[in-house]
Amino acid sequence: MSFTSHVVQTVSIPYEELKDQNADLSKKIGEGFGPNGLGIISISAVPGYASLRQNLLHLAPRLASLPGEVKRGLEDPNSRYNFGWSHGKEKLESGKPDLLKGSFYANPICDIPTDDVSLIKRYPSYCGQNIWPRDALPELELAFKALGKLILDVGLLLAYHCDCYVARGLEHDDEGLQQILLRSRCHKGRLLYYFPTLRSDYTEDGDSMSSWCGWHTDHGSLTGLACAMFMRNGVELPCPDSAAGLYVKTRSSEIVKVVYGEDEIAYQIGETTEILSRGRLCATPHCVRAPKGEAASGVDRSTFALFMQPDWDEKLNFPDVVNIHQEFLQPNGSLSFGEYTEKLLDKFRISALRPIIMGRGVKTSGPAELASAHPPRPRTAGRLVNRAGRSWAKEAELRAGS
Ligand SMILES: O=C(O)CCC(=O)C(=O)O
Repeated sequence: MSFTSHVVQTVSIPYEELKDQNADLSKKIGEGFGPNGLGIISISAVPGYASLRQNLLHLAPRLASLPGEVKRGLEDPNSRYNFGWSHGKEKLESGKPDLLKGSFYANPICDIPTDDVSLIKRYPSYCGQNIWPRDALPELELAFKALGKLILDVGLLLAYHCDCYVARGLEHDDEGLQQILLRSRCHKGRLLYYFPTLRSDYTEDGDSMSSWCGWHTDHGSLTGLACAMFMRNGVELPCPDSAAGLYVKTRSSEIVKVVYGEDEIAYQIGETTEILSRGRLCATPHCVRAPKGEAASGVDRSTFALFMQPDWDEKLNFPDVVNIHQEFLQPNGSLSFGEYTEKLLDKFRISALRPIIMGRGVKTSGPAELASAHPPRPRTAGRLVNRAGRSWAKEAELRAGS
């Protein structure tokens, strides 16, 4: 099966405009994140960004090629692999352990978010401590923190303009996204390394749209994404297959390949923001497709995501009516983000092998799991439907067949 799909450029905002608090960016925010938007906005010309991206992404293959025992020393099963090195701990859509990529997770803002033992026990994925390879790859810590901090700072500026957009025409005086993110101790960076594709890999999931990273929405607030870097033996090269890369599912259910400049930072909306903005900003379903063909042999992919999310203690003022995870939310009630996350984990915990990584929403492994992994949706004409009005059966088909 082969796919033809549109290539769509992100809505792009120059950094100089973004940092101007008097600029009216609501048109661009609506085009990017609103109910009819693509779900992704990129920021161009961020000072210092290009070199920080280069520094960190070049370390991904070096980290992945450290000896096995060194990487095992960087693992943290207690946090369900949400700190340090993680490889083969999640499942692919096929149900098999995901050995295609390795990840390194850390909070780029603080190494020890809390020393309160009861909190660490309660929320190990957020309250645990960073694990840095200080002997084996000492450069990683600085490079990771520098890029993570910059993506957070730019994301906070974007969050300010999102707040202006959401506040227009609304009467509620809820605190905005920017303030919630500003005081959070829960931000999580993820350095991703997609291992080189080998000729023998082509067959298995090779035709799938989501052959490298399955369809999902992020469960936090706002995700910053570096443009991925492709390398062979440590030497950077252009993407070897024009069909490979990041795909998103648009509000009208079209699957499009998304492109943005190498030196731009892309941002996507997570589920918590969709809920708190009462659907004015919409979460973005996305996946990653692996390159195929002769030219892709031996080529790896490195990238970085920063999951910006509320503090575990943050009381979330949920609206009376929500379409995502509505069974957790009592009308007029409030829940902390930590409690909300725990409820999600309890609901979606499938097996010890398949931790749900903090910062990302539920990943599905195929139609059967889709049914159990997704929360009940509003019923329309006797069918379970998702936000875009697509039935979950159709969704399962799309995901399984794509
Ligand atoms: O690899 C990418 O470009 C996206 C990664 C992603 O979606 C995730 O880590 O949740």
